[in-house]
Amino acid sequence: MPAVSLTETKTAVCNLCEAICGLRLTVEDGIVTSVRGNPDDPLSRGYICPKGVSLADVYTDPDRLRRPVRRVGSGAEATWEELEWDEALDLVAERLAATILEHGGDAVGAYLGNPNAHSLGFGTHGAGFVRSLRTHNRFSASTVDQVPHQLVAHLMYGHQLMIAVPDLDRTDFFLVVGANPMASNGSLMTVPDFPQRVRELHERGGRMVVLDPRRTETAKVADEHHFVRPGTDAAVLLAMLHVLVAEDLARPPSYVDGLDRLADLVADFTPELAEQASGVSAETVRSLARELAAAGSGVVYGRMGVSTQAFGTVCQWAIACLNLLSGHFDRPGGAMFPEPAVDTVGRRIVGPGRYDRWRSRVRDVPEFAGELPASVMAEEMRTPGEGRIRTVVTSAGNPVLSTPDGPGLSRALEDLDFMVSVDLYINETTRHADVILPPTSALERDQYDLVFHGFAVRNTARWTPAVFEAEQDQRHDWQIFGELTARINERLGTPLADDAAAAAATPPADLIAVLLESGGRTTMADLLEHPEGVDLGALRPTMPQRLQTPEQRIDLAPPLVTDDLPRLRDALAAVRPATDDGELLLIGRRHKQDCNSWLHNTARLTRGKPRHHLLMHPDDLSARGIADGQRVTVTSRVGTVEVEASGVDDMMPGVVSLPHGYGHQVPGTRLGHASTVAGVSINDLTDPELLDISGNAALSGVPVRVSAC
Ligand SMILES: Nc1nc2c(c(=O)[nH]1)N[C@H]1C(S)=C(S)[C@@H](COP(=O)(O)OP(=O)(O)OC[C@H]3O[C@@H](n4cnc5c(=O)[nH]c(N)nc54)[C@H](O)[C@@H]3O)O[C@H]1N2
Ligand SMILES: Nc1nc2c(c(=O)[nH]1)N[C@H]1C(S)=C(S)[C@@H](COP(=O)(O)OP(=O)(O)OC[C@H]3O[C@@H](n4cnc5c(=O)[nH]c(N)nc54)[C@H](O)[C@@H]3O)O[C@H]1N2
Ligand code: SF4
Ligand SMILES: [Mo]
Repeated sequence: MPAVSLTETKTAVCNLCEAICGLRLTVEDGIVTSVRGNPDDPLSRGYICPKGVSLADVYTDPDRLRRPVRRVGSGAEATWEELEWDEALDLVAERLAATILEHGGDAVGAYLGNPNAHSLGFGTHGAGFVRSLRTHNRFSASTVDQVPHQLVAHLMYGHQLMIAVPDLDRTDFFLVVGANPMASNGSLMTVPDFPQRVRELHERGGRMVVLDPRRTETAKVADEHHFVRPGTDAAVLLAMLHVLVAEDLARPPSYVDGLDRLADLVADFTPELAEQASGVSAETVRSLARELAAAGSGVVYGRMGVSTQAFGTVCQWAIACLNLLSGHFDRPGGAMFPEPAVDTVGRRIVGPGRYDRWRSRVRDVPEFAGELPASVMAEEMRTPGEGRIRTVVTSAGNPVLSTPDGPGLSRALEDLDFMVSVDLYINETTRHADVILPPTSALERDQYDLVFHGFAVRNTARWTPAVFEAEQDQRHDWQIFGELTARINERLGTPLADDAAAAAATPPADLIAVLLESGGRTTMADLLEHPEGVDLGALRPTMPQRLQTPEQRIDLAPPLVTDDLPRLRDALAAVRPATDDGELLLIGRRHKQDCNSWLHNTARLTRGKPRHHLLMHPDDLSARGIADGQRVTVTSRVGTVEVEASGVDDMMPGVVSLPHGYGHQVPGTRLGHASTVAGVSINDLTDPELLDISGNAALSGVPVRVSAC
């Protein structure tokens, strides 16, 4: 007799990128047979991208770790043996506590990677764990990503996470600088179904303009695209402010200070200077400023391309000032502040961020928001002396591929006393760990998005229970962090007090229920009744009441940022035409089918044409006698790679591009074996010495030379 087959439809959520799409799964006899977008989800409205489907692959992936493993041997000879959870957690707590007792907390370095921001368990239990390490040497993906946004939000709005997002569904004029939401699905702008939202923008007569050194997927659906020389956006943005001031178009809200100071500061940033430095014509700069001021509603949005560069903070400040002066700030269709059901900002669940409370030991760079730049990690491990990092913890990250001079970091990780990684996979970084503790995967755990509802273009809330029950001998990440927190403190002679011990052992569901209840916007009961999510409405004006600054006013010219303008002037004066001496500027790129440094072992996401090539303008190829598709050597101050080059006139002349998260090298895994992704790591070339004042790595605009192999 054939067994009765059980087919169920389950609501799920994708946590792979910031778009947080709602999903509907068909599960037959415990196997996911289809993954679709959930049409009832009030935010994602049925959208799904190719990556969303791969969540089911992660669940069944034979490469994924399900039990703790300990490394035996090293390098290519390393093998891994499974451990029981108790044994593994004790071993890790013992080694971490021993380092802290013998050498002090700073001897432990912690790197927190991107997927932590997408995990509820880290959100509720991660901070307690990190605190238990008692270290100033905390690093994360933030300093190869968005820390300039946070610093500007802290300085101007009083809280690092008061990030103004474009009210995309209502705007008439959308200026996109250094972002590619058609591939990335948006960032610091949670916007599932960006393609449809752009169509709607056009249908209502709106316009989108893109400034980017590559004619990207987003540029191709825009009304206008202008090439901008990498690293020179600040000149363009400050010249737009110059125009608003010079032409008396500035309409700031009543709660700002410092308009006169700002006007003085931008006086010499003329559209002509911007043209000379950036390649964007003075006429374009003027017309963009005028169009922004004249639009019924409008917003300037800048992301990775203008954050991960030498003037990331100046760029984000200038963008904030453009939004403030154009008269659209905190108005429908402008730059607005979401009101999430769990308000981590207003309730101070996350601190406001402080600057320069301590500095890195070797290079003396300031901390921000409790973190040092990821770019100083390796030198803190390698440089002898008191406070040297001897023991490393990573969680959900792969900094060997994702931070500057990855090979240097990889070598430093080989020489540690001890390393532990909380991760689902053996990757280029976790391969150095002595112990890997694997949490459950996304479909096996509950999810509420504590971070990205706060950046969403519409206010919604959604609770998603685990689709599959975890196996008996699996642990959720909150359990791993909770257990380690208790065990480390025990060994340090500071056992957790009863309430802290109870919190460490409380599931996220219970904590979220309390936070929702006290937030007053919705309840857990409501969300359980509506697993597709509840709609809390369009973004609303909330200023100046929600400002976290002392007087609830905004300083248009924070000294920390404006003090960086002399350095900018010098850099702009030094800009040479691209063709002068054969030097090219390297930038990164993202593809729809990539997810930072992982998922390069899934068949579904590694099909199609190779996408790891170095892209360059055909004229730059021919000037060097390189044929399309030929292997080339790319050299920067830091390193050299060999890779195939493709000529495309989508590249600005003088600029070359490699994707990030490539260059896999873990023996015995399927990572990077497909010919589509068999590339090199861009971070073999990027330079840990190049930093913005926020500590962010200047990943964009790295000088390189390219020659035929
Ligand atoms: N040159 C250059 N460098 C870049 C970038 C760039 O554009 N150019 N982008 C930067 C940006 S924006 C970012 S965010 C970083 C990303 O870089 P990282 O912070 O290093 O993060 P990922 O590559 O996403 O890390 C993936 C790892 O997390 C693990 N993982 C996935 N889900 C979970 C989970 O739920 N729990 C745990 N414990 N582990 C999990 C995966 O198994 C995988 O090993 O790279 C940065 N680096
Ligand atoms: N498919 C996919 N989606 C993702 C990710 C992924 O890996 N794959 N990663 C997620 C993460 S962690 C993040 S942080 C977001 C990032 O989201 P985005 O910022 O939208 O993504 P990027 O593709 O890095 O876009 C940066 C753009 O800046 C351009 N650029 C580079 N240098 C400069 C410059 O100097 N000036 C200007 N004006 N432009 C420049 C690049 O050409 C690129 O088009 O994406 C998220 N979504
Ligand atoms: S856009 Fe794709 S990767 Fe991002 S949340 Fe939606 S389905 Fe997941
Ligand atoms: Mo990121």
